[in-house]
Amino acid sequence: MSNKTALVTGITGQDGAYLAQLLLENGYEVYGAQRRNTGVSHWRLDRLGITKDIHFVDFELNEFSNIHRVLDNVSPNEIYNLAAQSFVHLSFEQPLYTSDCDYMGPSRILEAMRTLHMEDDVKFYQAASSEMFGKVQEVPQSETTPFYPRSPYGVAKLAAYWMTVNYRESYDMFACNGILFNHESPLRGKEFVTRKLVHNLVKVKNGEQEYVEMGNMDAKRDWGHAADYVNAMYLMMQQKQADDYVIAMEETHTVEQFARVVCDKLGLVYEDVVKINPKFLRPAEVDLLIGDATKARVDLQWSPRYTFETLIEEMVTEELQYYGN
Ligand code: GDR
Repeated sequence: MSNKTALVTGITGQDGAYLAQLLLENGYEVYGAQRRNTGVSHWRLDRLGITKDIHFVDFELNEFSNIHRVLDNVSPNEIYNLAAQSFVHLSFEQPLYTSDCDYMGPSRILEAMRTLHMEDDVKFYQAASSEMFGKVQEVPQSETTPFYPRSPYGVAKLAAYWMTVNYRESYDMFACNGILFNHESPLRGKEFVTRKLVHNLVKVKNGEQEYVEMGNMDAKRDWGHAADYVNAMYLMMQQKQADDYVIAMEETHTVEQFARVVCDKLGLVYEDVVKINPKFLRPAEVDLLIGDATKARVDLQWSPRYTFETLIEEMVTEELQYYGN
């Protein structure tokens, strides 16, 4: 068991919840950084039964002085930066806010670490994203694939990726990027396509609505389970040398395929219950993502426990179980 302290930003999100659970299991003292100004919900941490085990700290990615104070007070061994404006579609409407959170936010953390002389003994994890590959330049995408982001979100995440690399190279800091492909779970927010489908199709099943309105059903994604992916984050932080890793299942499916599996499990007919509404289309789309996670499998000994099928099975089962709550 460890006696380490971790600071996790974005503690109230899907990944924050699963990562906190994993760190607690490994004996960490976990400080959960959360934004107070929009009202805080701990439903994910409650569902995992770990809310009482976390020390919450008020944290704002847009405010350097606050970040500096929190880092100084908590004095963590490891910092996991999972906080972000993470909804790609919204980033077209709010590009500047997204840049401030997703690019300047991690930059502020890195700079606060440097100001506090944490370069030598504090490790930093940055949640990079497969959205940085955007209009893909190579299939499948690995750590050496050139980037071509297709949204303000992707651009901001790419800038943060390079800032993280730059601090590693300039100051010899342990700063790593996890280039995570899409990862889902019953704890996923309802704005993202997988949970939107599962949540609304269960409502259809229960007679609460007739159909669900969707955007581009042809987009292809490489979907894994968030619990497997936070394990990869943890493994990256236990290495001797900081590095960047692609985390992916190495298989791709269309949104339509995902929806059809959900329909099958619920006994619904896809054509009857999924309608297209152009309002859910994006100004620029990422058509195809499929990762090559060889480096993580070999160097980190990372291997996922879930499959595409068992991921959907769990999402549907829990949605039915918690329906109406
Ligand atoms: P993504 O996830 O943008 O890949 O980013 P999302 O689930 O939002 O979209 C996946 C694909 O589904 C298509 N789509 C729809 N998407 C949503 N949200 N709602 C719809 O109604 C709908 N219809 C079709 C989208 O166009 C897209 O092609 C996620 C986020 O978690 C990022 O923060 C993270 O970095 C990446 O995954 C890896």
